[in-house]
Amino acid sequence: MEYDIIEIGSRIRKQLPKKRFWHSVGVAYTAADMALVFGESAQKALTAGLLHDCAKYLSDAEILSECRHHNIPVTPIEQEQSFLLHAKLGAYYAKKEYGIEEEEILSAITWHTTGRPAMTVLEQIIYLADYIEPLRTQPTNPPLDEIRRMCFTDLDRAVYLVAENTMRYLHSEGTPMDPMTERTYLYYNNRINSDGGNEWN
Ligand code: DGI
Ligand code: FE
Ligand code: FE
Repeated sequence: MEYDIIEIGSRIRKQLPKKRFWHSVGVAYTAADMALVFGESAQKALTAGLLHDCAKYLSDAEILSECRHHNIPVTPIEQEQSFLLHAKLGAYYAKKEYGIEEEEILSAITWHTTGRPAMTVLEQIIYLADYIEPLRTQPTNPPLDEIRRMCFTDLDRAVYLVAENTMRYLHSEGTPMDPMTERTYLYYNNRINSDGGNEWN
């Protein structure tokens, strides 16, 4: 199904704070380019990218109460770190408010913050584009430009590097980690470092 990208973009522009809107545009076009490289739909990538943070204009308390109100399941870590729920609530709004029907797009929005093991190509693309879009400037190891190049050559390795950097950042800040963040890291660590015969197989 084709969506009216211009219409979605115009609505998102009204809904989100200025910086968040331009971040979303950056994610959308970065994701569309990655989609072209890896044989995914650029339209789906644009749609998911524009909408991935569509719930991010709400406060943590509002996000939590919206999730409760709409019967979106909340895990203990999400209860504590409610901003994490902007991903699941965003997928809900994408469906209910923006009329997005494709589960592929909705799940890419759902998992954009923590990732998950064995992501689809579109899920990987949105997870990565969110981290590398041109307005991002966070320090990383290896440097962000190296991770950016990796995003256009090896999706699994790029996910591993982003998950590792996210875990390192959360550790350094003493921020509680969502178990899914660690599972993503372990899965992609095993995937890129396994040569077929270790304890994971
Ligand atoms: O919404 P964005 O800022 O564009 O990006 P995002 O949805 O990936 O959220 C990024 C923030 O999420 C960043 O500050 C790191 C944080 N984050 C990622 N995984 C976890 C996490 N925070 C906690 N508490 N636990 C996690 O597992
Ligand atoms: Fe986000
Ligand atoms: Fe984002």
